[in-house]
Amino acid sequence: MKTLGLLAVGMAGLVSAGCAGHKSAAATPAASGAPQAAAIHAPTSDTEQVQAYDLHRSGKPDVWVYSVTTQDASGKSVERRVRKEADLNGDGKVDIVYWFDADGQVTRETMDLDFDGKVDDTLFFEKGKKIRSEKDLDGDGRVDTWSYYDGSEKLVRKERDVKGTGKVDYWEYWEAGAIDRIGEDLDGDGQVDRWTKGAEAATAK
Ligand SMILES: [Ca+2]
Ligand SMILES: [Ca+2]
Ligand SMILES: [Ca+2]
Ligand SMILES: [Ca+2]
Repeated sequence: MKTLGLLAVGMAGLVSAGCAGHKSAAATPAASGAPQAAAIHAPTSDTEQVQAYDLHRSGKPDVWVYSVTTQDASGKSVERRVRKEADLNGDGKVDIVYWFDADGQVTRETMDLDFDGKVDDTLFFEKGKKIRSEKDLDGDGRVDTWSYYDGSEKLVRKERDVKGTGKVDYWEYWEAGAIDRIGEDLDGDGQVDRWTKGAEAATAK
């Protein structure tokens, strides 16, 4: 039994290596173990202060700015903004959250697009540029679509868990703003079984 277990682990390693081998699939946060959807609103932590704003002048707040008190280089006490929440549809509940690093740049944006209180779209940024997004398109609480961008916000690859197994089974490779090729895993082993050229995929539609 022990041998079988080891074998299974070995196989899983091979499979992921196989996917990664095809054009540097940069540290993919594997579809397996995808966390259940997080609540869009996180309560104020002990170290945070929150300031509410009524930007739409509706009489209720629609933007909340969270900050912490830290020290600047000279040891002076300064307020640092850590996240900002906004209510976009006026129901008093948070729909989008911006997270900031120490330099004040956005590192992450979380969104609740279907207004159920749970995150279904997350954007990740590096040096102010979008590098990755994770979406739960079918609303089951699990991420099913991953998009990867080059350093200048150009889409280079999209991966999807179409069959809802928790594993990627569809890969779209983008070049110069168009789909270059599509890979599909038909038998569920995590390996591409069919490639379609982007041009063929476009004419088939
Ligand atoms: Ca709202
Ligand atoms: Ca949601
Ligand atoms: Ca999903
Ligand atoms: Ca396959």
